[in-house]
This record gives sequence, structure tokens and C-alpha cells, in this order.
Amino acid sequence: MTTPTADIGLIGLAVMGENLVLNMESHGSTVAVYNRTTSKVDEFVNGRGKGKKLVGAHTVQDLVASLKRPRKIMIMVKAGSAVDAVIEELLPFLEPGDILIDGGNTHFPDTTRRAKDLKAKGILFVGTGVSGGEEGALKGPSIMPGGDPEAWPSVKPIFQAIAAKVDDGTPCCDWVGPEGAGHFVKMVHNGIEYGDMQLICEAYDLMKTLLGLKPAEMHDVFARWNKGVLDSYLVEITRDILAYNDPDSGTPMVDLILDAAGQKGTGKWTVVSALDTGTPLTLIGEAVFARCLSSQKDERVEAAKVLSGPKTKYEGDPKTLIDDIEMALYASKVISYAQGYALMNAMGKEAGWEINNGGVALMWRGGCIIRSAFLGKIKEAFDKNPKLTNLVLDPYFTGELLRAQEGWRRVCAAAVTNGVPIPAMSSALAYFDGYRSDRLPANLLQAQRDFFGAHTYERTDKPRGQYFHTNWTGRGGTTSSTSYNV
Ligand code: NBP
Repeated sequence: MTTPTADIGLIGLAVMGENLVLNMESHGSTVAVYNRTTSKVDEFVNGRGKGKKLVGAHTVQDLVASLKRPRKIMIMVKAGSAVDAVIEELLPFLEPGDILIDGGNTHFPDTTRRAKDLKAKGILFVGTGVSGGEEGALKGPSIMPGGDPEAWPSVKPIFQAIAAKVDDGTPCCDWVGPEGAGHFVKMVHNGIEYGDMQLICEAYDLMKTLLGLKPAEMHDVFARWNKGVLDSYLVEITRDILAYNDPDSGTPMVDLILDAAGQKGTGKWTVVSALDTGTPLTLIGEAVFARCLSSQKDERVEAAKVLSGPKTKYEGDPKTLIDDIEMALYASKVISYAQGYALMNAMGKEAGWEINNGGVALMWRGGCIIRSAFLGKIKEAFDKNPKLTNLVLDPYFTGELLRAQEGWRRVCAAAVTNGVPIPAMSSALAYFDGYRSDRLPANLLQAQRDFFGAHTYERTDKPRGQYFHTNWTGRGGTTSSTSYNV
């Protein structure tokens, strides 16, 4: 029998798994590795892993036997049934107290299910979001672990060592909460990523369509924005993309790329969660639908031949418009994060998870795709008031929205007048106007519901909680519907 020498095992040597192994090894861990196609184990151990503290295993039994107790095994395989298959294969060789960690992009209800099933077998299960892509996995990802809290003390030193660090050295990794909370927070991260990307695309479209700016000119704008309130990884890569020319033709690469967006589903999951919990997550919803609309390329090409819009004619000062677009992007981004945090609060309440809002901002501050200076301000807001109902009510963000509002409105007006689609920016403004309204037209809506379905309503001149029904036509009865849900 092999003497256990490895601190942690990892299954799944594709791009993420390999890089995480090298990251863990460079931070002092001896790592045992296994992959279903075992030739990849040898290729890795004798290739990128040569001379490093690695133990190559050709069976899961050998992998388990090489691990020190409590055994910790990280699974980095394709999300879905592959994770269940790996767990089934491992179970006969595990003992109570062993720790299994799923680091893939798993849908959080699967993690909750696995955590419960494995707990019954004495196995501690952790589901963790890992963000930052290939480079992050190697040099420092953002890590969002949740699951069985008993596992955390054993996993914490390894994860916090390999995670990205913010300026003061704090790791972008902390315990998120029980069951699927870690994967849930990673899912919301991905949803926010969809929103940020869509907003940047709308800013690009506005400058291109209203001002006729070329990619090289927009490169300069994004370079400037990246030094201000929009300082972020996604603005930084957009700056670089806009300066990149196709090596063969010299044409800006961005002009050669087909306008049909792909997606893998995490944005959709986020929006489905929002619908399930009744949370207005409008901006991310629009971002997902904008990808869907873009992918209907052939239909759009046909529609463009018959559906004419206004002739684009922007006559204002270009510099003012660029500054306004910066404000529109910024204010919309504040709304998107406010909506994302509201979703986390709603799910936290529903699932009974205590999600640490400031901790989440810190985990997203570095290493991940949505990293930005702005997240430092969100962390400060939740540090000041951990029970903040909505980010827009934090005095700093309230001030920022009020400061940005004029330019934001001018941009939305110019876009509507000139027929430029900005679903994310305009839905963010509609949310802002709705949220700041103490009276919305839902009084009429309640009247309609009561008219056709006797759904009842509350009255402004009576205490909340009393429900009334009107016989609107004189033909209905006085019997009201028994189900009333706000
Ligand atoms: P992939 O998602 O491409 O998965 C490939 C790995 O899964 C290979 O090791 C493959 O083994 C293994 N695998 C599959 Br497929 N089915 C299996 C099964 N039934 N049993 C055992 N192993 C199986 O790898 P990745 O891109 O490195 O991503 C890993 C996870 O991390 C995914 O959940 C992904 O969504 C997530 N993630 C990826 C990124 C990224 O930027 N790529 C970022 C963040 C998170 P084989 O070699 O034998 O086929």
C-alpha cells in the first residue's frame, strides 16, 4: 500500500484542473492527480508538471490511497452528470470525514443535493465557484466556497494560499455559506458578468453609431475610462481588443467578428433564480436576451431590409456625449450590482443561508472576470451597513447615481431618438425610476386583476393587510378569489 504523501487530490486534468494543480503545488502542497483518460495524467506529470511535487494516479483508488487524512479531493470535470459519475466512482474508497470539493461551474441546486446525499454518508462536500479562467486558475483565481462548514478549516489554508489577493494581501476567497451557496454566488457573479459585458457593448455601439468613432478612437476612450470610476478588467480587455488588428488584413479584428453571441447558461440560471424569488433583476435579464437576439442573425438580416428606423443624426457635442456614455455605463452598472445583491439577499432568505455581502464583494475584488475598483466601494458600503436593503441606498452610491443621472438620461434619450438599442442601460434607468417612485401604476393593475378575477386589492385609505373586492360591472358577485399574493 502506498504511503499517503499528498495534501490534496485533483480529478480532471483539463485546462482549469491542470492550472489549479500547478498553483497549489507552487504554494507548497503536494498534489495527487487523476484523469479519466489516464494518458493525460502521464502527459501532465512528465510535461508541465515535471520535477514538481505531484503524484500521478491511474485509478481513483490509487489517488485516494495517496492522500493524507482528512482526505481532500477536488473535482474539476465538466459540470453535470460527470460530477455524479466521479463521486460514484470515488465513494467505495472514501471514509467518513473525507472531503470532496466540486470546483466546476455547477448549478447550485445540484450542489445542495450532493451536499445532503454525501452528508448522510459522512462525507463533507464543498461546492466552490472558481473564477478567473485559465490564467486565474494558475496565478490566483477568485474562489467562492460553500457547503459543509466542517470542511472549511481543512480546505481554507490551501484555497486562501492560491487565491488572488487584493492590495493589502487579503485573499479573494472566504466561506460563502452552506449547501449550494458557493455555487449560487458564482452563478450571480457570472450573471453580473453578462450585464457588465452587455453595458460595455452598448457604450461601444453608441460611440460607433452616433459618433462614427473607429475602434482605434474608442480604444483611447476605454483607456481613459479605465483610469476612472470604470477601472475594471472588462474595460481593460475591451481597450486592448479595440486596438487589435487582424494580422492578415490590418482591419480592426472587432470589425471582422460576426455579431452572434454565444452563452453557456449561467446567465440564464441567474435570471431563472430571479424569477423564482421574485427579484427584479432586469439588467441581467436584458443582457441574456440581448445575446439571444444577437444570435438570430439570419432573421435580423431579413428584418433589416423592411423595418426601417430613424435616420441616425446626432448633432450634439461628441465630447459631452462620450462623458455622458461613461456616466450611463457607470450608473447602469451600479443598478446591476444592486439587483445582483438583492437576488443574493432574496435567495439567502429563502434557502436560510447567511450570505456575507461584504465578503462576496471582496471575493470579486480580484482574480475574477468582474474584478474592478468599484467592488472596493461595494465592500465599504456593506462593511458600514451589513443589513443594507439595496446598494442604491448606500449614501456613496446614492450620490453617484444622482451625479450620473443627467448624462444617463441624455444617453437613453439620444439612443431612443436615433434607434440605437440599449436594453441594459435603458432597463437600468427604468428600474431606477421605478425604485425611486413611491407610487407606481400598480393600483390600476390591481383594479384590473380584481375586475376580471376577483383577486382583491388593498386600499390607500385603509391599513395594509385588509383586502377588498368590488363588483365592477354589477354583474359579478361579492365572492372574491381566495388566493392573494403580492
Ligand atoms: P471541461 O469542462 O472541458 O471538462 C473536461 C474534463 O472533464 C476532462 O478532464 C474530462 O476527462 C472530464 N470528464 C468529462 Br468531460 N466527463 C467525465 C466523466 N464522466 N468522468 C470523469 N471525467 C470526466 O474542463 P475545464 O474547461 O477545465 O473546466 C472544468 C470545470 O471548471 C467545468 O465545470 C467548467 O465549467 C469550470 N470552469 C471553467 C472555466 C474555464 O475558463 N474553462 C472557468 C471557470 C470554471 P477526459 O480527459 O477523460 O475527457
